[in-house]
Amino acid sequence: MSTALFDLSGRTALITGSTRGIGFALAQGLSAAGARVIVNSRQQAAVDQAVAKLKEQGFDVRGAAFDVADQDSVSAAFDAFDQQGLEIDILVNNAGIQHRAPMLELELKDWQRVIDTNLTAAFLVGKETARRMVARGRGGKIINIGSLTSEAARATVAPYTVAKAGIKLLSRAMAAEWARHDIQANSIGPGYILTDMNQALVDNPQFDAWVKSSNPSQRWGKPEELVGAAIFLASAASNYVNGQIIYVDGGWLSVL
Ligand code: GCO
Repeated sequence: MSTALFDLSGRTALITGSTRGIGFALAQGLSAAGARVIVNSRQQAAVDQAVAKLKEQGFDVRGAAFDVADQDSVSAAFDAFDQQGLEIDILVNNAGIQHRAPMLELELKDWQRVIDTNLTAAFLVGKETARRMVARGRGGKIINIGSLTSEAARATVAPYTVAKAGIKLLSRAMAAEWARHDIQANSIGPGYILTDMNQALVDNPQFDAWVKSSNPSQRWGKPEELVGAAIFLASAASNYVNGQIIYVDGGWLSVL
């Protein structure tokens, strides 16, 4: 097997929400595979810190602080990429938030915020990215981060569930329209991963026991365990894979 198949040298990857958690692990992983990575979050200070950490590891990394859920902020960021000559070959729509509340207590503004950040943002950033990929005529890779909730619901996270279900089909909608331009759009569905976003769940003994007993691997996943699937979907190795979702969940969805 040739490792050239998975080599990302000479490619530029934008990873949204990548100053910590899964996004940061993917920034590290795609960098190690050779890509130049653009780190993003809403906060400039968080971006600067993540960029500094990755630079210390010897990676070619840039930062771009912008709000993925705000159309003006997204288009300003892409104008800046154009001016800097940054051409995105790989987009990872990873930015996401959580709001846990039973639906009977859920406010419209919180529903909307979660849908905007976890689903609409992937459309907005995906559109700006794909528009340029189509114009350049060199194809590209889009990876949308889903969830176990792309497949099944869990009580108290309705907007997150609906957004992540949408992500799975957004990848397919992108594939339907952009495959002819040699753009591959796929999803990764992480299982329960040890991240800041999930810390409250990790710290809840009942939830922790539920994760360990429901998952045949009997443990939480680590952010870096998503890197392999991301490199595959970002590289030439997946050039005829389109509209799929790869669950990296320790086998969770395969068992009763
Ligand atoms: C939750 C978690 C999610 C899960 C994810 C598993 O509250 O359900 O915060 O992020 O970790 O849905 O795929």
